[in-house]
Order: sequence, then C-alpha cells, then structure tokens
Amino acid sequence: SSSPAPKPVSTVSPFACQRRTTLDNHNKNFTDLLEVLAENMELSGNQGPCLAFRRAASVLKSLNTALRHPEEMKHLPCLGEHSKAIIEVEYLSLSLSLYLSSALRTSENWFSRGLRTLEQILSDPTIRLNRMQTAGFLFYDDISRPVSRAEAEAMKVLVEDAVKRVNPSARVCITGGFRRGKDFGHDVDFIIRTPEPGQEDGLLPALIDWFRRQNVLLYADLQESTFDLGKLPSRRFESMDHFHKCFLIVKLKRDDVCEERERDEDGRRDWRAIRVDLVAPPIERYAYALLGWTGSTLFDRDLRRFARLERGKLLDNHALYDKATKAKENSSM
Ligand code: TTP
Ligand code: MN
Ligand code: MN
Ligand code: MN
Repeated sequence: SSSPAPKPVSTVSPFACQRRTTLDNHNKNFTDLLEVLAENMELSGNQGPCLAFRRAASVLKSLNTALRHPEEMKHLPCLGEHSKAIIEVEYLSLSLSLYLSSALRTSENWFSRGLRTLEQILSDPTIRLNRMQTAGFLFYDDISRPVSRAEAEAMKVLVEDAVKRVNPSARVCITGGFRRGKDFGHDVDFIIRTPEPGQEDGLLPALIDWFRRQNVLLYADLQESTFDLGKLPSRRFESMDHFHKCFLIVKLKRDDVCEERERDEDGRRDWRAIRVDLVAPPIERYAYALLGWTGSTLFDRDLRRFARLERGKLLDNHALYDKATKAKENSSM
C-alpha cells in the first residue's frame, strides 16, 4: 500500500489525535521555544498558558515541512496570540542568522587611537570615564581577561542561588554571547523571568542586597525601570530598553569554577572579578527582552532594520508592532 499524499497545511486538525505523530520534527526551532515556555508556565502554576503552548508546539510538530513564513500560521489551528508572536519573533531571528557579528569594543576603540597603557588612557583629557569604567579600572586585570564558559556557568549557579532566595518562582537564563554559543565573553549576561506581572519590581535591589551581604559585590549600578506601556512604541525608534537592569562587578571564587587550570597561581587571591549584567523584564515582554539581550548588538540592529524594511513591523526589546496599526493609532490622536 502506498503512503498517503502529504496533507496540505490547511487541513491540519485541531485535535492532536487526528494529526500525524512523528519524531521527525521539521519545526524544532519553534517547538523547542514553545515547550520551554510551556514548562516555565507549568512550573509557575499557569496551566492555561502551559496547555496553549503545548498545543501550539504539537501542531507544528505534526507538519511535514518547516514553516517557511509566519503567514502560513493563518491556516493552522491551536495557535494562540502568544504562540504566534513567539513564532514570529523566532522566525525573524532565524532569517537573519547570517548577520551574527560582534560589535567593536570600547577598548578596541582606544587601542586604535594608539592608547596602549592604562596611564595613557587615564591621562588623556579627551577620555571621560563613566562610573562603570572607573570601577572597572580598580579590577582592570580581571575585567580585561575573558570570561570562560566554565566561569559563566559558575556565575549562573551564584545568580540562581541568589534569585531563588529573593523569589523562588523566578527563573534565570544566560543571555548575551554565551547564549549564542560563544566560549568566551567580556561579561556574563542574565535575564530573570518572573511568572506573574509585577514580580519584577524590587527584584534587582533585593538581589544586589543579597550579593552585598554575601560579600561578593564589588560594584553595582542599578537602573530602575522606566517602562510605560502607554508610551510604547515610542515615536523615536529606540534601541535602548526600559526594563529594570543592573550592571555589576561580582567576585567569583576560583573553587566554584569547574575547570582545569594551572596549579601554580603564586600569591593570587582565591577569587576573580567578573562583570555581570542582569535584566528583569515584566513577563509579558520576556520573549522580546530575551531576543534583544541575546544579541549580538549588530544582529539586533539589523533584525530591527529587517523587521521595519522587509516585514512592515517595528521591533524593539519590548514588543513587535505592526507599522500600519501604529500609524493609525497616531493619526487618531
Ligand atoms: P553585551 O554583553 O554587551 O555583548 P555580548 O554578550 O554579545 O558580547 P560579550 O561576550 O563581549 O559580552 O550585550 C548583550 C546584549 O544585550 C546585546 O545584544 C545588547 C543587549 N542590551 C540591551 O538590549 N539593552 C541594554 O540596555 C544593554 C546594556 C544590552
Ligand atoms: Mn555579554
Ligand atoms: Mn558588551
Ligand atoms: Mn553585557
């Protein structure tokens, strides 16, 4: 007997028991994301959204081809608004994977200007150091040394432990270069996910306080949220976001790092300083914040450009807006 012809997408049943069940998943990039979200929802007791994400993933798994365009979702059952938005963001990021690149670092900029030593940098009157850079110079040797993946993982344990004490239902995810698979970074970036709206308020000050009491905090620059739903999207196209965030320098104990290193570290202290960035977006903005904070900076910039020019959307770290709808809202004001 011959196998049945592949079903056109438009006849996908809303019932899982009526769909093909296969391990041959052509939409793993989307379904992985949806299932992580489903699991997070489950862990935080949100059964409704959890089921919705699982249903959406299940529908995508049943397709015998990869989704080629978000438009195709129109013909699929069981995809709620949230699932669709997430798939759309994932789609946009995938279609731009060629643009991955690192931005020029400030230090490289200084280097290209012929500044080779700390003394030269500090004595150059045209260079004004911000607070972070000033603090950075106190731990210059450490901060300028790349952070390894093993150190990033150890830092994650530290951050997770702190977050657990402040809010047991919160989850921590590494973002930035390490989320992109890099083996080294200049810092470690984390996004904190709180399951209920409003739980992000006060989280970072409490974390900073905890680090301080553990005697591992070397520097903290806290930026409270300037988030205002009513004002988004802003008229000017913005690349900065309005989330709660903080820029830290944290002590990492060498004994906490699971990696091989030279035995002889004569007279060196038993910790190193590491730059850590934390962001705590409200849950309804999490997907966009995660995308933005995963970077790279150039990738994000071109992602926004691509969204605007090729897809008629406005993308920022908070949401994805329809350009046309936005225009209508503005003109009615
Ligand atoms: P970085 O940590 O600066 O860069 P990186 O992790 O890609 O590279 P490195 O290994 O050198 O650390 O920034 C990570 C991402 O966070 C980057 O894409 C920009 C984004 N970001 C925001 O979206 N908003 C912000 O306010 C900040 C500070 C960063
Ligand atoms: Mn980083
Ligand atoms: Mn950086
Ligand atoms: Mn960073």
